[in-house]
Amino acid sequence: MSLRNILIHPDPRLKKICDPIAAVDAATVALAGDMLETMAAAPGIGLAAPQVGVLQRLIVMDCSAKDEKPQPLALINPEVTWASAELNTYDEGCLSIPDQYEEITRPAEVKVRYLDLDGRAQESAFDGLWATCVQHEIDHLNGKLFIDYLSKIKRSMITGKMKKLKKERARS
Ligand code: K1U
Ligand code: ZN
Repeated sequence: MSLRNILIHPDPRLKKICDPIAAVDAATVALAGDMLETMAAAPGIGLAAPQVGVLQRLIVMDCSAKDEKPQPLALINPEVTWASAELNTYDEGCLSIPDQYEEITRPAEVKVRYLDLDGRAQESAFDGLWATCVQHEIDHLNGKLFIDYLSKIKRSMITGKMKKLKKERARS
């Protein structure tokens, strides 16, 4: 397994609609392993393939608490099949938009259909932070960032900060 580079906004690859994975093969399993390692090292609780420059529909997550057993999860071609009317607001962050946190409101519970790493169809229910995270990651597969839920002025301010950060990183 190896660490992958995480793209920073703005990057055209973060705005693309990703392609479904036609067959779950050894390359898919290797990519999921790299993404789980990259997510843990960041550290983060989720990561989507476009964030590492791969425009395929694969996400990984581990929202387990520090004192719990790790629960790494990889979801291929995830689709929300049901969303609760009840909403939840969470102070979201994004590894592609470092150190910026904003309150985002989303359905509190969702059911998601996906393929696991054995290529088997699964449907799982998510609530709490898991529900927020899975929706944030599926948004990445559709070229959507959490800042797209904010006002234009807030989004522009954050984008400006990220452009400055990228220039600083390129210089050092
Ligand atoms: O997709 C990503 O960019 C990862 C992102 C996921 C996420 C966080 C919060 C709400 C929704 C989705 C992150 O992991 S940002 C980092 C973060 O939240 C975190 C890092 C260390 C410990 C706990 C949380
Ligand atoms: Zn993100």
